[in-house]
Amino acid sequence: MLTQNKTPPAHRVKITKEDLVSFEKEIAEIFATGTIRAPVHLRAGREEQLIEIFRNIGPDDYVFGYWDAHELALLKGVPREMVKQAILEGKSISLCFPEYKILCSGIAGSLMGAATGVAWALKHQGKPGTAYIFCGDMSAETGIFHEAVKYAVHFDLPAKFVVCDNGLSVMTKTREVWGCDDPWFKGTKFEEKIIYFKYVNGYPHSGLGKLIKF
Ligand SMILES: Cc1ncc(C[n+]2csc(CCOP(=O)(O)OP(=O)(O)O)c2C)c(N)n1
Repeated sequence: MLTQNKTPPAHRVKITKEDLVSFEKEIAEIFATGTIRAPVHLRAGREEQLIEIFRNIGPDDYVFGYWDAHELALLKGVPREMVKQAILEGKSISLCFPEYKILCSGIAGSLMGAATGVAWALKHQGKPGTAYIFCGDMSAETGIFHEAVKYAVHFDLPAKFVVCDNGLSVMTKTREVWGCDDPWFKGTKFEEKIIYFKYVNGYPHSGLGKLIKF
């Protein structure tokens, strides 16, 4: 539920690669015990790229993400224990901390329009901040991604689409679906609003790759 009138965090704690790695490791260990009765999506291998991107993200900026957002929440400044508690409550795939301006959903493509709308509002209300939308390589192939990027570019909105390319859509190889090696936006004017990087995920798409009994 959206909470309003909460004071935003007064300061930001510097998050290191080791912090991100150890957080995911801790969650993996807890998930293996069967105490988290909901899907958990862990990520490894993109810590440095995310830290670099978050150097430009501050309290005025909004972050939108999907099912794989533990690292995004920590980097946005949400306290470690708060992120952990949400995951223990089964919210790994839909982490939302409105007071920290980070909103995530487990539904592929669902937030592209909302994020672009926030960017529109920031621009037309004269407010500071940029809307950052983090997604995977296959999500970047969806129709709504195309529409959102096109709109953001043509109206020059304060929006950045961050495509984290792990070469997979769950267990499907993205390149086999695309029929080519490059993402559709490579070499187009739409790259202006897109940050793109490749990584190899050290974890399976979801969970630990083995059946966990609750
Ligand atoms: C509307 C909808 N359809 C299907 C799914 C199931 N699903 C979860 S993740 C995913 C693949 C996404 O691939 P990508 O965007 O590359 O993300 P990543 O591999 O980085 O997790 C799919 C199909 C979903 N979450 N939402």
